[in-house]
Amino acid sequence: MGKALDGVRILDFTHVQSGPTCTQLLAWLGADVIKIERPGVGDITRGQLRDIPDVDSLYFTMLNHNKRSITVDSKHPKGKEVIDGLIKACDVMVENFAPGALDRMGYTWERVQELNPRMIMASVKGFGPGPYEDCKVYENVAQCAGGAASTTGFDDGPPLVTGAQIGDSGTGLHLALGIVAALYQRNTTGRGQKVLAAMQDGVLNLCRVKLRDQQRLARTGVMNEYPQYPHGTFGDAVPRAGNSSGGGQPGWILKCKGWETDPNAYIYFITQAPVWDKICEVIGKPEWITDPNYAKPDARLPRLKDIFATVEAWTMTKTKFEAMDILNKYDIPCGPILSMKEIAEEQSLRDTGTIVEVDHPKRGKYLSVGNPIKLSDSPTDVTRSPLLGEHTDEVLRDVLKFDESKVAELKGSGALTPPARKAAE
Ligand code: CAO
Repeated sequence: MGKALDGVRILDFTHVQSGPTCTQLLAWLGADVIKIERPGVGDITRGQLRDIPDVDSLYFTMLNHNKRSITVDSKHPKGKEVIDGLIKACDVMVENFAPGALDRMGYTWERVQELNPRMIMASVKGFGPGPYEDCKVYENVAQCAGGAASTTGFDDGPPLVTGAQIGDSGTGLHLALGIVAALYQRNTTGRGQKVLAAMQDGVLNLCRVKLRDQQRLARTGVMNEYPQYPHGTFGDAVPRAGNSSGGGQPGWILKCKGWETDPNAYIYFITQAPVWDKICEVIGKPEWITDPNYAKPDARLPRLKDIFATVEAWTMTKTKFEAMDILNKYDIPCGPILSMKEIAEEQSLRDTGTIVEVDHPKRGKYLSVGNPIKLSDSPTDVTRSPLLGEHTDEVLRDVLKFDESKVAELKGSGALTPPARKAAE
């Protein structure tokens, strides 16, 4: 079966997490992704957080499936010949270098357009234009500058970052959408364009509801669904909301049977208004159905703390899965707190390809997260990440159509090999 992005070729100049997330998604949708890496070194994540000596880390392998790898020194004159050729042969160039690094290599937007006016040049940067545009940025910096950290955690604790990589993977996802849109627009205009996804903007987009709350707070001075109401106080900025729901249906994380020893024996419980009567029956409080202090959502808001304590007395008698089974029978929205171990072992996620087992020639079998976006006519087959420079010869010959003597000339120039080997040559 064909793939949605069949025929799209990507020059992948990305590294670490944000950019590689984007190009991995595009590869899963069918694009031919050619990752350019520094000779001998490669993407820094190949060597970071290694669990097996001298073998590409899971950090790298899990972000670079379905790609080809070519090693080229982009600052070497002969390396530039290769990159120039790839710019001409590709539809999209994706990069997430520190601000200015691509220009220093000589690949300004003007130069790229000169080489290929149809080129879509897509970048992740930490910040958009403004006071911080020259800053290098990693995940947690973006979470802090994008509003996530100030709104995550508990009222009496410090700001918190979340384990979900909303700054890196979240921005990669935004960039992928921008690229696909630019490819679509190119069908009409015939021109490429620049696509920018700034990590601060991406995080803020995912924190949209908190900017909503900022304006509600400014107008009314209080937010009834926040845990600070009615006993605590509100300042002039959106406070940390603990485990409150971000929407109009109050929710909280409650202990389940076994919580004393299992850090994940918890369930997220939502007191959705349409099923309030059923909630009262399940937890053994049928009198709350008609009690004016509990019957209507507005009456419940100042009592949420006590309501959740009462629900918790019930959830603590059940495991999270027992509670889930019972509550689902009544259409009461809830969700177990699943550990990564439980997720890794969950058969239904394997069945859908959301968790996949991949075989790697050096590390053997490992688990990865597959494509979370399922297209019925473009199924994803996850294939292993490339070894460093595994496809250099193949790309020179098949994509750039270089003959044997040209390949030999490039190899002899040192543009494709690490400096140490250059010295030995
Ligand atoms: N050949 C020769 N040189 C190469 C090369 C190649 N194939 N690939 C990269 N380089 C060079 C770059 O040209 C750059 O050189 P100069 O700074 O001398 O011009 C150098 O490698 C390092 O690039 P960098 O500055 O991007 O890398 P860094 O490790 O110092 O910074 C990061 C990493 C992520 C902080 C920075 O790239 C960044 O801010 N990127 C944008 C935001 C982003 O994506 N952050 C998320 C990262 S994931 O957590």
